[in-house]
Amino acid sequence: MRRKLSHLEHIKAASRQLRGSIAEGLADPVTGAIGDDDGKLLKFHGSYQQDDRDLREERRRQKLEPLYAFMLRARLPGGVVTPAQWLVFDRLARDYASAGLRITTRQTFQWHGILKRNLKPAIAAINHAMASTIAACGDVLRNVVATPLPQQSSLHAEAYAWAAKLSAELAPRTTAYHELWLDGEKLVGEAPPEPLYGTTYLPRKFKIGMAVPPLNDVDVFAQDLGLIAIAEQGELRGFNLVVGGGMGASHGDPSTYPRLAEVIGFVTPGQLREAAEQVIAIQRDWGDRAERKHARLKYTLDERGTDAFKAELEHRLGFALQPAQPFRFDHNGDRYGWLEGEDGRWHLTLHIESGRLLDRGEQRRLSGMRELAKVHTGDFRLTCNQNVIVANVAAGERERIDAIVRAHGLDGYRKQSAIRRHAIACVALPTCGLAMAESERYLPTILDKLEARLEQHGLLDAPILLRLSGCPNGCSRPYLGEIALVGRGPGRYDLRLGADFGGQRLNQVYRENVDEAAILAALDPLFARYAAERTNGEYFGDFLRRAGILVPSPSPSPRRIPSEPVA
Ligand code: SRM
Ligand code: SF4
Repeated sequence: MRRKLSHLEHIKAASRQLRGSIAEGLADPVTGAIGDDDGKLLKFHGSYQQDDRDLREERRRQKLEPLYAFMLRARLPGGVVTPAQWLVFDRLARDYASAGLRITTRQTFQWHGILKRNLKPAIAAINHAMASTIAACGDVLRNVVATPLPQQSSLHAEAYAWAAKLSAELAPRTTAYHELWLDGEKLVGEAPPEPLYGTTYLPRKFKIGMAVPPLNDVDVFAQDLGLIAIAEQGELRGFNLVVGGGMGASHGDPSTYPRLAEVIGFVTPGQLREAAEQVIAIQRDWGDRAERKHARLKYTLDERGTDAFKAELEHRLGFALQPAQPFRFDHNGDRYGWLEGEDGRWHLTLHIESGRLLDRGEQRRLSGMRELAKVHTGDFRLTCNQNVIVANVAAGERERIDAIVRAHGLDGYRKQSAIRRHAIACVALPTCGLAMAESERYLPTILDKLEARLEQHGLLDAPILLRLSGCPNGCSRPYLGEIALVGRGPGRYDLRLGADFGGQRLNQVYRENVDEAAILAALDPLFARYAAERTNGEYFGDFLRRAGILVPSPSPSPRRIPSEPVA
C-alpha cells in the first residue's frame, strides 16, 4: 500500500524551489513572524523562526504575540574562518543578534534573536564576506565538517579542500536564495528541477563529516556519511566510507534511536565526489517520505540492509568499493593549548564553554576574539566540540596572541578541570523550540557540582566526556558521551553512561527521568570506584563496562560497533 507523503513533501514540491511566499512574509509589518509553511522553507535558506520561550507565558498573559525572532546559521565547510570574515560575523552579532556568536557542534556559527526586518541585511552581509547560509538547515546536505586541527598541515589542507568541494558541489542550485536575500533576478515561470535534489529535495537532513585519524573530533560515526581519511607517510590515499550514523531519537518511541555509522569500504580521492553524490542520491530515492521521524539514512539502512545499500551504491557507481583500510582513533575531543604543525606554524586551541562567545561580566569572549581577529594573520578553525583554534600563527606572534587571550579571559583551558574542558551542551532554552530541559544554561551549574565530587575522589584531571542535551534529538551528540544528560522535562534528565573516549561506542541509560540530586547520587559512588579500581590510563566509560557496572545491551539496536577499530 502506498503511504501518504508527509505534509512537508507537499510544501517542498509546491515551493518553486524554496520560494514559497517567504518574500511576502518578510514584507508583512503586522507580525514579527512568517507563515508556518514558509518557516519550513526558510530553513533551507539557513534560518529558523523561533520565539523567546522565557517570555512566552508573560506575553500570552499580555495578549501579545510571542517574541518572534530568527536564528541564522552559516555554512562554513571545515569550520575555516578568515580574520576578515570573523570581523563581519562579530559585527552582525553586535548589530542584530541577542546572544553573541554561537559556535555549533558542526563547526559553524549561529546568531540568535535576529528580528525579521534584519534577516535580509544579515544574510547579505554574510554573503558579502564570501560565506553563505544556504543549506545550513533543511532537507539537504548540511555543513560538511572536517577535522580542523592543522597539525598535519598538508593532510589537513586536503581534508579542508574536500569539505569545501563537497559542500559547494552538492549544494542546492536554486536561484531563490539570490532572489530573496541578494536582490538577484526574479524567476519568471516555473523553476527548473534541481540536478541532484529534484523538486522535493531529500526526505530529511543529510550530514557528511571527515575525520583524519587519530582524531575523531568530528564524531565520524554520528554522520549520515562519514569519511575516514587514510594516509600513508603523510600522503592521502583515500577514504573509508562509513554510512548511517545519527543521534536523534524520541523518548518512548523505540522505532527511533541513535545509531553508529558502519564502515562499508574504501574509495580513492578520485572516486570520492561521485561516491558521496550517489550515497545522497540513494537516500533521496529510498528514504522515507511519509514519516519524517523515520526518514534519516540510518533507518533506510536498517530497513533495506546495509548489503543491499552497498550493492546499489556499487551498481550506480559502476565500480566496487575496495576493502576498508585499517585506522585507529585516539579520541573525539579537542587538544587544547599550542601545538606546532609539521610546517613550523603554530595552532592554539581555546576552550569556549558551550561555544557561546558573548561579553558577560568579567568574561569578554566576544571582544577577545574580535581583538584577535584584528591582529591575526592566519585563520580561525571552529571545532565540532564548539571550540576555536587560532590557526597558522608564526612562532614570533605567539606572545602577542597569548597576551590578548589572557586579557580577555580566554585562557580557561589552562586552569579548568578535565571534565569541564571536555563538556559539550546544546543550545536548548530559551531559543530552541524543541527543548524539554535546560542544557547550555545548566552546564555551569552541573559542572560545579560534578567537579566538587570529582575533587573529593582526586579525579579533577580525569578526562571524562560529558554531554548535555535538552531533548533526545541529540544535538550535542550525547549518546557518545561517557556521561550524558538527555532532557526529559524541566530539571529532569535521563542519565546515560558508558560511551568510549573515541566516539566508537554508544552509551546506555543508567537512570531514567531523574533530577539533579538523583544524578549526583548515582554518579558519586561510581566516581569513588573509578578512583579506586581503574587501571592505568583506563577511561571512565571503559571502566564502567569492565567493572560490570554497565552490561552491554542485548538489543541489536541502537547499533554498536566494537570499541576496537578495524585492524
Ligand atoms: Fe540539532 C534540531 C541546534 C547539531 C540533531 N538542532 C535542532 C534545532 C534547529 C531545533 C529545531 O528544529 O527547532 C536546534 C536549534 C537550537 C537553537 O536555538 O539554536 C538545533 N543542532 C543544533 C546546534 C546549534 C547544537 C549546538 O549546541 O551546537 C547544532 C548545529 C549544527 C550545525 O551547525 O549544523 C546541532 N543536531 C546537531 C547534531 C550534531 C551533529 O550533527 O554532529 C545532531 C545529531 C546528529 C544527527 O543529526 O543525527 C542534531 N537537531 C537534531 C535533530 C534530530 C534529527 C533526527 O534525525 O531525529 C533535530 C530535530 C529535527 O531535525 O527534527 C535538531
Ligand atoms: Fe534543541 Fe534538543 Fe537540539 Fe538541544 S538537543 S538544541 S534541546 S533540539
